[in-house]
Amino acid sequence: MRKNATAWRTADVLALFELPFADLIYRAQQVHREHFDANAVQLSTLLSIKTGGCPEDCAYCPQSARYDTGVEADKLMPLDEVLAAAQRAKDNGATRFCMGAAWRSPKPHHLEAVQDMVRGVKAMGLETCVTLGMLKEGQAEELKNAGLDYYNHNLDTAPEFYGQIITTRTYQDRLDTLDRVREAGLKVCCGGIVGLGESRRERAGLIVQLANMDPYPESVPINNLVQVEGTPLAGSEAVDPFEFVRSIAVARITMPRAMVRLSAGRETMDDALQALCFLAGANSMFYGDQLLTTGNPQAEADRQLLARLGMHASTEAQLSERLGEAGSSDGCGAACASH
Ligand code: SAM
Ligand code: DTB
Ligand code: SF4
Repeated sequence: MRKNATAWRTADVLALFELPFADLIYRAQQVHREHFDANAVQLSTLLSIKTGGCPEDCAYCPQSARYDTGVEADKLMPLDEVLAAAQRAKDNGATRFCMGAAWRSPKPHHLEAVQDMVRGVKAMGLETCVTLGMLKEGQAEELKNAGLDYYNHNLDTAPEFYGQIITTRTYQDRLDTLDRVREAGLKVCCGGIVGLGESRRERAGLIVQLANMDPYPESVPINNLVQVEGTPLAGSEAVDPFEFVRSIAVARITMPRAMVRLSAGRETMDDALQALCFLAGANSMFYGDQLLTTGNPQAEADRQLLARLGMHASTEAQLSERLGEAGSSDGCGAACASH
């Protein structure tokens, strides 16, 4: 992963958001094609290994114990069920298996159980990702030792808007976990949510935080808020779909070599909108009928969509190898001549 040469300023990123739509997509396509096969997409399947009953108050989340959303609190899933789900994901064509737990942070005995899951999934030849909440000193290393590839921990939104969405952990707590993940040698999966009621400047503010990480995340999930009845954000105004596409394009331009994942919210998007997201530089998506507690398009519908667009599934490693870029450094930041 490259080092960032220069920092992105909010004004730079806001200026990208404000480009005419066609100009923005054109720039995103240029950047995308410099670094990736624009017709390839990486497929990750999610599994909720520990559902509901979470003590945190994230205003968007159906798994918070504070909101009456109908999601029941469950215990950690047994290893054999996790491995059976991973095998199904692999058989369906996923290349990465992401396991999510509704914890504020994992307890030591939980972490041991998750390490067994990581070992088992890895042994199937799948890439592994987990999202378990905040990590304490040493926990990222334990996961790395079990063979984990990616740790997902989202910043969710801009620092100045964050306090309106979550009060039970700080932005700095999230940055500290991300530092631990990076220092342990794990790949970082970090993104956010569009549609929380943030302004365009705040959307730009999230991208600035992500793009200025040094290095920036290998994987950047861009979620469209899934409004779940019972959460404080249910019934809020949805963002303009073109604004969501713009957010993907801006992520692509500011983080040229990252995998930009078209994440939650696809169930409410039609095929044309998803095609625009790919044109804007998305090259990964969640694949499989379920996200964590909410739905995702049927795998068969996704296979048909990719076929109609002439796109094919690929691993991240294949995408990089194809362009002979593995491990290289482009050093290109906000102030480079091509910006
Ligand atoms: N509990 C852990 C944590 O918060 O880090 C891991 C699981 S949590 C569900 C992972 C991410 O899912 C959140 O950071 C958020 O970005 C995303 N997410 C949760 N609920 C969502 C929703 N309703 N719509 C879109 N994204 C959502
Ligand atoms: C991410 O950024 N989005 C995923 C994954 N990382 C863990 C989660 C989406 C959750 C959507 C709501 C639900 O299904 O509970
Ligand atoms: Fe808990 Fe994660 Fe949901 Fe926040 S996003 S309530 S930490 S499961």
